[in-house]
Amino acid sequence: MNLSKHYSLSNKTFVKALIITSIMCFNAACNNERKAESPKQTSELIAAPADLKVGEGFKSSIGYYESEPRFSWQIGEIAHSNFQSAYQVQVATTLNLLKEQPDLWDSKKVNSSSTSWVKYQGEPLTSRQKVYWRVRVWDEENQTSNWSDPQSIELGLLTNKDWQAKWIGHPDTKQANQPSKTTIATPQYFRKSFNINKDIEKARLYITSKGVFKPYINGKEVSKVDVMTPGWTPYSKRIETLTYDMTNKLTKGENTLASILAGGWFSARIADLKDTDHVHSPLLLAQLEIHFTDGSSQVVATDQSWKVTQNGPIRFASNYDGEHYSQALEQPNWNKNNFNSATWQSAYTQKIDPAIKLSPKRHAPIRVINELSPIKIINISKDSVVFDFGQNMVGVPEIEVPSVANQKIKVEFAEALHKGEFYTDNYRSALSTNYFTPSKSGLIKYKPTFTFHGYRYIKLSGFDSSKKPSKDWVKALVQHSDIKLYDNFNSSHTKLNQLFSNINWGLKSNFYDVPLDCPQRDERLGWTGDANAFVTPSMYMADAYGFWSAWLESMREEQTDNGKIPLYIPYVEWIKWTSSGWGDAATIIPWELYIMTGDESVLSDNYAMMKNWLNYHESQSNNHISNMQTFGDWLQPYPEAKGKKANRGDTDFSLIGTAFYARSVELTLNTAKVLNQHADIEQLTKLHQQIKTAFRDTFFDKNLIPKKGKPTQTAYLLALEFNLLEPAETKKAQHLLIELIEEADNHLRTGFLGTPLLASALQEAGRSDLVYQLLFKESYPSWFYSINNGATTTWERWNSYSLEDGFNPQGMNSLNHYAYGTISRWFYEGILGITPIKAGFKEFKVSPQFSYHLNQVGGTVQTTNGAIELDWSLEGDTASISLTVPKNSAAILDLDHLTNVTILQHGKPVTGQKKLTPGEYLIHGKI
Ligand code: RAM
Repeated sequence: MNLSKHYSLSNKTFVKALIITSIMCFNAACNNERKAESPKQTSELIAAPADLKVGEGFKSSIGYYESEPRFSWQIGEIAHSNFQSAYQVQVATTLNLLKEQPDLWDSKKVNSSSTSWVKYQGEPLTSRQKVYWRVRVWDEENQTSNWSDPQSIELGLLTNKDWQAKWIGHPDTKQANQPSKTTIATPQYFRKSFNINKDIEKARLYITSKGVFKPYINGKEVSKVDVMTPGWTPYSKRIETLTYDMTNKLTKGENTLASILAGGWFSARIADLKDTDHVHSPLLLAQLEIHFTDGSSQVVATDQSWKVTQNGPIRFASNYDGEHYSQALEQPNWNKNNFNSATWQSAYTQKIDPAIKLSPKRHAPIRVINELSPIKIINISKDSVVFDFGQNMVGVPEIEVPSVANQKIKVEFAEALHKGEFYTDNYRSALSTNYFTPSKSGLIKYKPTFTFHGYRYIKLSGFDSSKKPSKDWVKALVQHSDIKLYDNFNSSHTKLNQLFSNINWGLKSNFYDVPLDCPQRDERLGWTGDANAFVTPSMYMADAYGFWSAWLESMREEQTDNGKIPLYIPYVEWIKWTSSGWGDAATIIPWELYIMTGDESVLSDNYAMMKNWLNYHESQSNNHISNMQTFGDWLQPYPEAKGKKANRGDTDFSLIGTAFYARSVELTLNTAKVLNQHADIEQLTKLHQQIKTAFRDTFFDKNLIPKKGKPTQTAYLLALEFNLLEPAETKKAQHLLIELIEEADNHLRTGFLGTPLLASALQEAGRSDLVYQLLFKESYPSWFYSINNGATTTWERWNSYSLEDGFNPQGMNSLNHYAYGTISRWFYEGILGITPIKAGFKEFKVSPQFSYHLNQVGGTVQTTNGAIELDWSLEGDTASISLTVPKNSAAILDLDHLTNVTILQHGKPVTGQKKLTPGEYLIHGKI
């Protein structure tokens, strides 16, 4: 692989590393492709590959979405094999065929060190198809491994033609009946009984909705953990479908399939829009396919024979406003056999629209992930009590409360107390309140089904006030997209660990099927600018590739013909313009995901979108200078402007727009190089140079002082980090940036656009000490300032809240915005010092940045080849590093900031080597 081809423009680190690599290339890693060509035969088998995955990281999945899956694995744990020189993947329709004669695909032996994203090249797989696959590898000595254990994938319904079901809804909600917004917001209950007379071999439920659904089989939840399915996609273009294994949930004889349906993101209110704008009728689509042992099958599909009522206990459901429940309307056994549905109506049906693609959900749904109990009860009055969970989060509560018949129980939510008072103003128009009306006195148990809340505190009122409130009345069910969080950073510093925890909670809270700006107020949208700031940190912290790449599909669908990328994805008509630094998600997100994973398909899938976004940039510029609208360096502290304008910071808008134009061209050019798009490479190289020159001449004078707007930290950060200055000017710009930071008493003055660039720019300038100063600042604006004021998540503003004064009177004070969590990237790339040299970390640089603030740090970076583990500690001036280089990877040490470096591998000294092969190392040096 030609490194310079990939990274010529992207990042100075890569260029530096390139030089080191070319000097130090002397071991198996460099030679393994060549070795595979001259095989050495041995009969010994090495350990089988492990951790087999398909697509963005799925294991044995059912309802899979790709007809040409990508396969990944890790080479087995065996001491003497470090590198893969070749692989063989086989795919077959049965386990027997897989072993004897793979009928779908046999890659044969491929000389390659790739252990991931190997694309299936047999006949494209079809809906419902189940296939088995396995892999074996050859190591650097050309020794063959055992075959891996087989894995299976089963596809979902890939095309609309696979559906014989019809959309169904309650007749009163039919669009033609001009339903009121109350009718639309009232959940619908569906049921259908059917008989099974034969022995079942396998059964699958394919299901989705325009809205959100909760299905039941024979009175039991189809899933105990999935919530708010199918999630949020551009509904007029694509709706995701879920697949459930029902084989052991059905019985011979009568069965009943049922579901509740509510509006979710499809209808009713989105953001602060009036719900009248979204009076769309929610609809359900389900198809249960039962295969019998005799080879026959039966399909139970939604149609007009289904019964429906809106007289169920959930009277109202809204993502933003909460849920209302009336116990008196419970209809016991409504979702079981032998229920009298005489008062229910027949569902109305609607044909499947061929223009709206139904496709299997391509990332994990939102699930209930864990439960929290209150840490404290605050009694505020005889019939009102506040529970403090000690953690800001997202989900719903489950309450078990003594109640009095017909006395409404009210459940309210808050992120913080305002000067001690329960405060909901920062939710703005989102009511975020649940009501439960008991029909009889006694203990009631309730959890909302079709809403979600962002909160730390719950206020409960209307309970039986003769009873003393107790902590076990309420528990918090934490929900988020079910991605694995790695919990992979710790240090000797309590506040730094708290910050890591806050960023984790910011991630969990806002990974709610789509990447949200915030999860609590009347917004909760997939804001692109926020995503730009957080995509890479989140990839270090969690198995988030599937989540992001699914969102990119929605982004492609929402791009307009002239290349515009809306401010938030999915788009609902609200703010029509777009902003530089936000729409650039079209280039930033695919490129960052590629660097983190090494998967070229995220580039090829999005290349057309990237180029089209450049067209939009061009349409908004004059002689390469951008006049695109922008939110600016959003929420920069101490802005000069007053009022609403203050939110956009002091950095010149055109400077910002032009910098992002250049950046988007640069990333598209990098992509063109990876994808070998020769014609584009030439044109984009030229364009990039033109924008760069225009940027330099228009915005900075010969002394590098901005000609327009104030000299801001962000102006220099953009110029430096987006490579917009001549190499000879870098030092000067770094110096001016550092001067501005020093003038601010070593505080940052950056908003959403500048903050993500700060740490890397300063480290590049050799000033990691200054990054540490910013990171360990206790006063405003800083990360620890929020912690000193009780933060358990990351905030929208640097000063959204203070313990003394409560919420910032400027408004717009979400306490759960992930954007400033962007700093966690530096935990891995700076503090641990691990950065990718080759995309996917197949080769990575190790250069921990030490500081007397910390005497111990540990963490991991998960790569497709396994975990890079690094710990360091400081004792006096001695630094000790323990490092694990995963198999099939290589580490390039950059420890020029240490003297007297010694390296031990398994107790034996390693000399003259900066490139480390897989294994465990102990490194010592003086700082
Ligand atoms: C706010 C959102 C988001 C930000 C935009 C500009 O309302 O919360 O975080 O990107 O505006």
